[in-house]
Amino acid sequence: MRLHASATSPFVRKVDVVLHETGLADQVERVVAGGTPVDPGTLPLALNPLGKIPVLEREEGPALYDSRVICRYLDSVANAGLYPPPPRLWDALTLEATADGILEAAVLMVYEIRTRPEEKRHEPWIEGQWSKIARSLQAVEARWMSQLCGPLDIGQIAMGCALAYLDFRHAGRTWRAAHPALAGWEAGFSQRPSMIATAPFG
Ligand SMILES: N[C@@H](CCC(=O)N[C@@H](CS)C(=O)NCC(=O)O)C(=O)O
Repeated sequence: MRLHASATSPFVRKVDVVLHETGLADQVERVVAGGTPVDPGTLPLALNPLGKIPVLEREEGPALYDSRVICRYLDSVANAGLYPPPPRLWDALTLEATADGILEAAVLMVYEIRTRPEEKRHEPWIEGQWSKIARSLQAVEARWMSQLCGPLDIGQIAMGCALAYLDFRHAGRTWRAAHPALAGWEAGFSQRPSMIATAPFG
């Protein structure tokens, strides 16, 4: 398998954590890719028309894209059980969707600052993205702690990657102060070997 990936993409990190947790890491070759909506750079446009990474090439079919699809595929290859049976499945997938939404907003904030000339930046739009993140963190702290503390699943992996990305790109927002339970959970989750092995750099 070939994974089109960058070292700093939090969506790639979800896939990397799943690769470690499922024992499949050795079976994947990496192809370095990167770009933005205004400069697709080395993003694999021929494999993913959306021009986003991660993308996974595999022998038995067309390339897979979107971290959610790739993670589920890898789990099924390894039969790893990161997707519990219903009804818990719906909680795991909703938690993953919440974490991915946090990441989408956090990545858009980075793009707004990096790719738009300073005089054209729209602060209310940036703060609107942060509001989505703040509301989601609040909801997770209020409603999802028991799911986070259960057996390892894809929702936990996605949330671990989302919180780590907030530290990586938005450290000034100090999310821990208002979310002590989530902060406590993240302190433990970040010590998993799969999280340590996939820490972003760059
Ligand atoms: N929903 C997608 C999001 C992937 C994504 O946004 N990746 C970013 C890197 S962190 C990207 O490739 N951005 C390039 C672009 O938007 O043009 C997933 O889960 O894989």
